[in-house]
Amino acid sequence: MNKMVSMIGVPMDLGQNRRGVDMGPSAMRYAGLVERLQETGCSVNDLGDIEVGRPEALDVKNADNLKDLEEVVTVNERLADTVKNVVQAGRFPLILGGDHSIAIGTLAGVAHKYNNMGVIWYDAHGDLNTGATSPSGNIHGMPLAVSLGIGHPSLTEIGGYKPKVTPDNIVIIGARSLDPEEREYIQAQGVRVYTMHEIDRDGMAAVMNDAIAFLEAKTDGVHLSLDLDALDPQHAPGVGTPVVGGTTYRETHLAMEMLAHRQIITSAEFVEVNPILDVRNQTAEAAVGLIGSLFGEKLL
Ligand code: 6HN
Ligand code: MN
Ligand code: MN
Ligand code: MN
Repeated sequence: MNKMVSMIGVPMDLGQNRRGVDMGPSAMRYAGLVERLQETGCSVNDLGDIEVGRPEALDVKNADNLKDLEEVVTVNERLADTVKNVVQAGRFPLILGGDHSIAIGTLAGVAHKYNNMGVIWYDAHGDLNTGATSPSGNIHGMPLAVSLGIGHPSLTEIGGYKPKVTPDNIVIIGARSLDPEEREYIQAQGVRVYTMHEIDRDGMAAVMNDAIAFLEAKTDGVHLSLDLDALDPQHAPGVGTPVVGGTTYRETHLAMEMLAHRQIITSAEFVEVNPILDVRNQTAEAAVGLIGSLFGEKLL
């Protein structure tokens, strides 16, 4: 694992309805993220936050069932640029969200470096919607589709190229809330999905061994996109779209520890932390602990 970390906050809350997720980056910093990383031997460069327009000041539009499309595009272009510079400098980009729409910019910034970028999408949701299929019009339900080159051109063309990833190089872990067209896409493309069923049945260790072996064999870099709503709301209550029946705190730590051990992750983002909906910053603290495990923090 590359321990030269450049941290980027993205206080984005335009990709969904509930305010508060813009405070996610502060909450994770407040929970001691930088110190935690330094304790695991990382050299941390906190680049601060990407500028995001305030909803009150924006002329909010909902054309094509894509809420706040223009500003989501602008922020993601900025993020893609920043992430690209971090990658080019040989450092590890660690992105703090913000809602999950920021994965569009992260992947745009990272994927140009790799010929076969792998992605681990650790999430209760598939985030495979487009304006045409989305039940909500919220762009945070679309970033994986966009990164696969599907959706509105002003989103899929962010960074100036598409697609960022291919369906055979992604794995989704923790899914339990998929919309009908997301299921159709997954089945048609044969996307590898470990739903909660596989996690319950085989255990997280088996699931992670399988997912890592699959990606290791065919990719030259792997991005981890971790949506805190993959965890059960008991363990991560501070998220905008909670879904019961999720992974536990320990299961998710185990997943991070196995990723650390196998050294396959080349970039990561932790998204959807919403301090307004949280209980005493518990979700941000969970995120910080998980990031510690990802960077090799040991229990003994
Ligand atoms: N997230 N599938 C739902 C939608 O509105 O498209 C929920 C998406 C949630 C997205 O949690 O990042
Ligand atoms: Mn590429
Ligand atoms: Mn989610
Ligand atoms: Mn998500």
